Amino acid sequence: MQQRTALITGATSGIGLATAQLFAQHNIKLILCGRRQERLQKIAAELNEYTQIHTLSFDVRDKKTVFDLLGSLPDAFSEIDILINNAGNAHGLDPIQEGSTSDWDAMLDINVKGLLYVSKAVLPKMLERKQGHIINIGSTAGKEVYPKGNVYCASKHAVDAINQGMRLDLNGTGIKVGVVNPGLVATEFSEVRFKGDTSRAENVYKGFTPLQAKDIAEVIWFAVTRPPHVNIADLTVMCLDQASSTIVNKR
Ligand code: NDP
Ligand code: 8X3
Repeated sequence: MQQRTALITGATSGIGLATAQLFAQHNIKLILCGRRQERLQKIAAELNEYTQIHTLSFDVRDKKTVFDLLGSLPDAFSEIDILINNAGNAHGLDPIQEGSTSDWDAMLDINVKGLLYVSKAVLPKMLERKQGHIINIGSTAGKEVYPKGNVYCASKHAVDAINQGMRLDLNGTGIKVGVVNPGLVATEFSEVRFKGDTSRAENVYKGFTPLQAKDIAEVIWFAVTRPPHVNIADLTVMCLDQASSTIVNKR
């Protein structure tokens, strides 16, 4: 098979990083994105032994930069076969009446609008080439709402709707669209949600065996290695100890 190129947003940690590592080991050419330039450089240096890497440091909220950077990729990286729309986070865990408007803005601007900007920037070339694969990273929070999850859950329900909308509108174009919805995964996610409160973040994953970022990367790899006629449309992945957003078998 011809070498494929993947663009991964949020490749500086967690699920995006684990996916970059796995894709690199399979010789997928990589465009790695995130805001933290130093991390991108370090990751590129580590993965360069496996494949060609191009790094792009930008905030997915910055519409102009998204279109400028993705519209001027070097020739060797300009034909994107796989887009992993992964960048995102929860900000805060508060009842709606106490929520911070800047947290709400961050979640809707990053998780929803950022995903839209990146997709719109990548799609024209995929349409021209009549091929491509978009994997949106949703969440169990996009399937059910949990107490204090309000706006984060809304952002992930939006990802679910956008994923369905993309699949409907791109039907017949040769582009695959699917969503992977993880349950609890031990990454930097809770550290970001709790604004650097590491002990509160660690507590989220205590008393049970959560998913690891690599578990989700392996599911993504499965999705991108199906035969041309097979599209993994919607997959939810939880650890054995999790039954729903609120039912977790903690010991
Ligand atoms: P991490 O916090 O480990 O990773 C988040 C990634 O998103 C980082 O690489 C970060 O890079 C990037 N990112 C965040 N904000 C921006 C921004 N404004 N612009 C560009 N990049 C940004 O969390 P996860 O790996 O867990 O999260 C990845 C995805 O998985 C998210 O969409 C999350 O909602 C989803 N998810 C996570 C679950 C979990 O339990 N961990 C469960 C279900 C879904 P940088 O800071 O360098 O910009
Ligand atoms: C992340 C999973 O349950 O923390 O999307 O919202 S949860």
